[in-house]
Amino acid sequence: MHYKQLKPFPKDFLWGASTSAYQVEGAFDEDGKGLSIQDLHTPPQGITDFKVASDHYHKMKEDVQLMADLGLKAYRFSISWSRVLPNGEGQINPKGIQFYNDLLNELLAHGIEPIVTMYHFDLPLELYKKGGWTSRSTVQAFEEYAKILFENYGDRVRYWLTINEQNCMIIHPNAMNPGKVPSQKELYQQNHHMFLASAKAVTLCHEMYPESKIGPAPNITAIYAEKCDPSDVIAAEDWENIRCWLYLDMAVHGRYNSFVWSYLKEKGWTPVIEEGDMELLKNAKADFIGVNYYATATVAASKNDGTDRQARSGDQQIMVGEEGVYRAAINPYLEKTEFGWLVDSIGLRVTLRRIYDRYHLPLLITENGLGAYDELSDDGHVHDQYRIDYLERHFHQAQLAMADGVDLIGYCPWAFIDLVSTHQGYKKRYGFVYVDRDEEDLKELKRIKKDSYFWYKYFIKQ
Ligand code: BGP
Repeated sequence: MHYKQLKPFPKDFLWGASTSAYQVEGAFDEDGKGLSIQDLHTPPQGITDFKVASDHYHKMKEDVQLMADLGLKAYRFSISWSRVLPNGEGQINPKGIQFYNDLLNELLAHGIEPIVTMYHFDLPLELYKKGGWTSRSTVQAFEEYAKILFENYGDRVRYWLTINEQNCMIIHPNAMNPGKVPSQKELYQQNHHMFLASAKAVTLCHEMYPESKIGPAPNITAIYAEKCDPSDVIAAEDWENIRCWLYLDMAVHGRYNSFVWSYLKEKGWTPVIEEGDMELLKNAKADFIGVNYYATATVAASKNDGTDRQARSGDQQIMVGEEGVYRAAINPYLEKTEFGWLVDSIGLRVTLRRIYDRYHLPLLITENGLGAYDELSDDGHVHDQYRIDYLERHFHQAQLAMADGVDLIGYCPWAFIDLVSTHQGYKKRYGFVYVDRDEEDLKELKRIKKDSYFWYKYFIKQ
């Protein structure tokens, strides 16, 4: 639908930006931090690991000053579980506690609302060695960790996110399970344990800080059918249920999505559910939904002939399609980024509407952005007009979604500052702030404001 005039974004809208601990902090083994599974990551030759990243651990005050100068209203970051609890449980690391205390105080001193993710892909290595999410004891460890976070930071954090992209950890499990890729049956058991862990955190938060808000941060995307062929439409619905609604139905209603439960039964992948689990899940309802959105996906009916599963855009690390369920299709209407990711700004509007229609909870965009080969020009600046165009188009679609009735409370593009990509190193940059380092040469890690930084500053001010 077209509107004659759009309402401006509300005054209290949380214009922010995002990062995650292991991708930005560095200091991977300093001041008592324990290792996480991400510290085991051994990238191919010529791609950096996460050891130094953007050195935010040492440059935190400078980085918060840059956020303040930009005029950010919110900053979404994650806490490194193994910095706070080096073994994932037991002994607390006081210096880890201190770092996030300092960060929170610094943000609040500059009027920036902290939006805190409890767990963003970096499971403590010691817990992983004991079975990781396959083991039910990790649920207990997460509850203990959550309690420590609420006790130490609950007085200053109004927005908590439990687990980042639980759905991606199940759909693309390689990086989260170093050394061995679990079977699907095991993955859905891990998934059930993560549901329980989130539910425990939500329950604790509601008990300890009833005024605070807590929710999940899955990667949600509308799934399009390739054609109006009803078989494609069913495949698109099936994949949307498996990829998206399984996670949000649980977080919001505390129940397994009925189609997905049938799918799990058919495949023999249903998790072991113990007595009391469903009650716990039912009583732990999210207050809002964090949405990581990059692009939609388009699918066709499965051929079920052994060819449904393929590498996405030739990237062998991201497999798409599932035998007997759906196959990936090409959407001829969309462009791609330099890294082969689809760009679909209207898809953001579609996605927000679908989520809001289903759940009627406030939505907060916790990630969305453009990864590109940014370059420092001879004039000392980074002219990332393509990022400005990308964000401008997505912000406009968010505004349209709000006009459509969606209760959107904030927008945190990925990322505030350049950081290490999940598997494509440092050359894939997302930030408003350029960090002068490359894959192997750390240089001085100097911070340089990109053109998009000035554009976003002006946009927020307006
Ligand atoms: C999301 C993750 C982020 C971030 C982003 C960009 O899925 O939550 O951690 O990395 O994707 O992805 P990439 O770094 O692979 O380009």
